Amino acid sequence: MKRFTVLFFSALCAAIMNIPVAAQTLTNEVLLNGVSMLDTPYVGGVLDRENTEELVLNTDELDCTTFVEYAIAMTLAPMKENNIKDEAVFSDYVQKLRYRDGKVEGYTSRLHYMTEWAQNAIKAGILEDVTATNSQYTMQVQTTYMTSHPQLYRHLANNAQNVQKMREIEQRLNGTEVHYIPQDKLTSDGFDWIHDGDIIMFTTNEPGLDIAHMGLAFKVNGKLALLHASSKDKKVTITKYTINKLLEDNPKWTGIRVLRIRK
Ligand code: 2YP
Repeated sequence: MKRFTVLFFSALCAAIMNIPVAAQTLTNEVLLNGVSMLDTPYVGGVLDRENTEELVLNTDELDCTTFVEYAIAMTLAPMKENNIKDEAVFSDYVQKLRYRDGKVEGYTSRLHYMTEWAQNAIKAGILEDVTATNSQYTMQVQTTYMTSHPQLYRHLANNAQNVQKMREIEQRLNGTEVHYIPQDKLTSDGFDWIHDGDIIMFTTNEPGLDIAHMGLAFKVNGKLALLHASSKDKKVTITKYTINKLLEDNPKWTGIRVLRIRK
């Protein structure tokens, strides 16, 4: 993990040199850790490469979810005496975020639907749902996407046992009521109660899917933008436009949920 540490701090310095001046007054640690991963390549399917499920710690190839997981875990991992992040604590937090009750017990123990990923993080005391306390709008999530598209998932295609397990998980989650901010209620400024480094999850009307994308809130000159691992830009980047513009540009996206780290 030494390589990780060296990379971590060299990336952090590089990022601070390159980011807009506004960001250099960053006070939010989650955002700062997210910025340390700027320009890291976007790579899908990194967690599905092995034949058996294991905890993967790869900060060199990120997707939207793993980017957020690593930014949170970096924030919660304390510095050791030699000014190096405690890698063991970092690893523990990634596992607690990515797996149901923090236990790696096969493919379906990974929290594939962000509705359950959020529930698990809240139950573990890692995150809080600030949408629930600030927005009265609710929606019922749909979670049938993975078993209706098994061919898109390496460990579901031709694996009837995993499909059946995923179906049981989907039936438990389907219909869960969550608070969100509908797209038409979100302006380019966002809201005062949305802070730098908050986790933004984009709700969707894609049949059977609860969340379509996620990233970190980044307020630039009072406008609410997103720091995220972008499949379009193929890297970690800060949007040059606001989150409400991102919603306009993605017609299937219906709004956002906002979660916050509990330190
Ligand atoms: C998740 O997709 C996967 C997990 O299996 C995977 O596809 C689903 C329902 N879950 O462990 C995890 C990490 O790789 O990714 C994410 C995906 O967003 C991609 C990665 C992106 O925008 O970069 C999460 O679910 C976050 O938003 C959705 C999105 N999945 C789909 O749009 C099908």
